[in-house]
Amino acid sequence: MSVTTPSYEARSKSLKEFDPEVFDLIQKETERQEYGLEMIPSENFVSEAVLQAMGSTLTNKYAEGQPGKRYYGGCHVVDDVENLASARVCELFGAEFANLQPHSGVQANQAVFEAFLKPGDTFMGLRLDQGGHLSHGSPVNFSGMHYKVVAYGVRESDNLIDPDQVRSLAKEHKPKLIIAGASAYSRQIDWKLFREVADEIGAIFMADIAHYSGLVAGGSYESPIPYADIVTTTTHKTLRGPRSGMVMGKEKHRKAINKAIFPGLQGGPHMHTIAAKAVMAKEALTTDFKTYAAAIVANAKALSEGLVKRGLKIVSGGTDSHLLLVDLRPIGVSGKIGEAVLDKVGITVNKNTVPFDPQPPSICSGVRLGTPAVTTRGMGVAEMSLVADFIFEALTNVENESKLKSVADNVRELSKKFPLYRHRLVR
Ligand code: DSN
Repeated sequence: MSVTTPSYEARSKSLKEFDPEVFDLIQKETERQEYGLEMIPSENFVSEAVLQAMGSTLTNKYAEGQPGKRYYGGCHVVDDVENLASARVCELFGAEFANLQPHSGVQANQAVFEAFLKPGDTFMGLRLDQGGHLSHGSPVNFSGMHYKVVAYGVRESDNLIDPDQVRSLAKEHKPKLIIAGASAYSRQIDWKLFREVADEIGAIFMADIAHYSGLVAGGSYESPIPYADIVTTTTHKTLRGPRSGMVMGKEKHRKAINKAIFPGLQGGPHMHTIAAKAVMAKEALTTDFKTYAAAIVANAKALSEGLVKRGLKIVSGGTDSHLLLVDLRPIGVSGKIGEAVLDKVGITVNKNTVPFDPQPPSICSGVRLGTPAVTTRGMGVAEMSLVADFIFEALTNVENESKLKSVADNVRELSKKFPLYRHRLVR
């Protein structure tokens, strides 16, 4: 006699049947994505195959440890999944090893700190308010709370990372770890410079390519793999995989990184997400993905040029990547207002400090724009000219409701021409 609570029938109901409230909220969010322009540079749209891997039965499996050396039985299938994912990622980036277990980019970075530093040790990273990342030394993040941060910045004259400052700070403070990488820096980072400086003082060099990894994989941004000891990344930005993180690097560091992630920081890896990372890597190994990466950069350059032509100011004068930072001070609009007014017309961006920003981070003087998501939809440089118009019109008419309404209509019309998850929008 079998126990029937919950019954097989109850457990087999679709989300729509079992929980229409959550189903409806997901539909609403899918509609928001479908009918707007997603221009936050750290966001993207995954494929149906990636979504299916994430929503799979692999979520049920505990697999603490490494493939072949787990602390649970029944891991032979997920071992194959993790080995496949790692092999594909190593092939994609030319890495000597990859650990795909970090749940996020910050946890990937934290693993590097755990592997190489002791609390109180000194490291260097790019200032958050000049394009860096929280986990590169912000005082409110573990990195700034538990370690001594020496922050380098960009030059006021051209807003580019100042190599002389990097070298002189490194020589003066002798950090154990030097981090290169950013979340709001649009230009090519000089990986070779950081390798040289790290060698001059015997430091570990970590490149955080969370923003650039899809471009690196597609050959549209120089790879730090030949230079860095360790490379970390998220997998959901330009790389267009599931929301997660990973660490790659030189073979000699494999053991220390693996140990830092498990048992150092995490318990069971998310095997469904690791399967989705395998799918992500398969997609990124195609020639289509190379075309995609090149198109992201071409679109960002076209958008930047379109905005400059209309009179807006771009930090550093342009971009070499997927993102651009618009300095709104010349048109007298704050980042906070800029974000809100663009949201109103269906263009999603985030307010962002510009280098040497006189405003606090809650207000900011700029907005950060990116092209990975609109490029996934199939938009090209012709559409970027329209988008530049929409952005300019909205930002220069923040109180003109009828103008904003007409921009919003145009945004919706353009989005409709580039279907995204239309097949998922069945009510
Ligand atoms: N929060 C991410 C971004 O938007 O750039 C970085 O982790």
